[in-house]
Amino acid sequence: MAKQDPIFELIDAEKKRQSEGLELIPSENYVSANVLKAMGSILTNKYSEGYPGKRYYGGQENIDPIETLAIERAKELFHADHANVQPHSGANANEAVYFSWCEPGDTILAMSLPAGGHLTHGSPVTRSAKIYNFVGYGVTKEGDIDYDEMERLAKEHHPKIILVGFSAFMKIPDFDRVQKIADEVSREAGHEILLMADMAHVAGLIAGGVHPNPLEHGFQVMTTTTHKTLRGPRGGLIVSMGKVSSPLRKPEHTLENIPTLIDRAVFPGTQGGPLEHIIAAKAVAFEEDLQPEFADYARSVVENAQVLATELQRLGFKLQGGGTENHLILIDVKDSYGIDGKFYEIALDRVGLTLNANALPSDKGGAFRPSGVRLGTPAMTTRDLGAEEMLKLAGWMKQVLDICVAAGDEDGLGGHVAELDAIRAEVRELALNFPVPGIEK
Ligand code: DSN
Repeated sequence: MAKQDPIFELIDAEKKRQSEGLELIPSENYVSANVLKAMGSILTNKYSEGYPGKRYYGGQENIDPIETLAIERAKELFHADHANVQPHSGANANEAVYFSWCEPGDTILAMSLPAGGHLTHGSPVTRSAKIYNFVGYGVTKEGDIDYDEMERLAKEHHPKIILVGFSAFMKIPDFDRVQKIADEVSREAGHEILLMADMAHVAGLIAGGVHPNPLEHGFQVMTTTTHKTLRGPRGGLIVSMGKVSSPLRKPEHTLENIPTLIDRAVFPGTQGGPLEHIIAAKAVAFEEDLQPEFADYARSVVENAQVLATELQRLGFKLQGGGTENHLILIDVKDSYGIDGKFYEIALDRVGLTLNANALPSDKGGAFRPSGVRLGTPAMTTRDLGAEEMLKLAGWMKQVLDICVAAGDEDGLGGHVAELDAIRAEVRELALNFPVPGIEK
């Protein structure tokens, strides 16, 4: 019966799309067959509200050790005192942290969305922005965090949380500098300031030891998604430093108690039943991330991004921040070639190269027709593409760009079908030589 459901045909079509194209979206990756196996397991049948040893339903003799393993592995991965593996997503993880530490109306200082921050860091369209007072800091001309502005705004607004995190930022944050700012402002303000890092994009680089761990630089809390550079199932994670106590009793509102305040904020504060099939898959991914090969992977992600960035620049593309120190590249296609990011995204999709149009700090183009595109190397590196393939990829990107300039707009691409098909065939041939984990050939 199930075979006749068109859903399964669509899943097969998606397998083909993933196998025959190259995934350049920097927030995507491919999970292992074991992660898929855990996600697709009968654990989805089980309710387990609460935490290991403190559940509101019976029958937890297998669920408790699964969640405990996920917690212990996450703590080991990030050298944390505590881990909450239940957030359904990065957005939920962030919301739970805000809820754990702030009262309505409190101020949270975070990177603004146009500068490279994330929607959940205070965009006015979010629920959090209606509850808390978000103040946004920006980036410098060189693409680094504007720490002077952060300091000035912290002194002016006395935030409860200073948040360092991003979804389009190519530098390594200076966590020590942020800690110094928080120490000084917290004395002036007369309250503790929670230092929170949303490392959704680079958590795998931190786990692999190629980027600094904010928890080792004075930050109390780090949130992340588990599906980007960590190569786990789609979901969220909060790791923190402090004293761990029973979530059944509300502890005093101190930074030291942040682990327990977070547990209470996740459940029952903002979520109901945990997704134990996803938590099992997180545990499987964390174990993979603890292996020495994962450190090699993390290093290769950054090396591939740097080769790709250098070659794109050689071909004439202007990159935000002048290059990259992580897995992300942001191209200013408008300034480089006069076309907008959405048009370029559509044309690249046509040849099997998937990325996303993205606003730039200076952008006036709006979210749907922004001036830039964002790409990255985590997924391609999982498929074992290396420097040679990065050079080929940059070449195809330039060819597609030239076609876009000649075509003028999306309708104009119709006059370039043969050229686009020829590039599509080359992309497909290369992609099929680098199988997607979990998809049989
Ligand atoms: N949507 C993710 C990204 O692509 O950066 C962040 O949550």
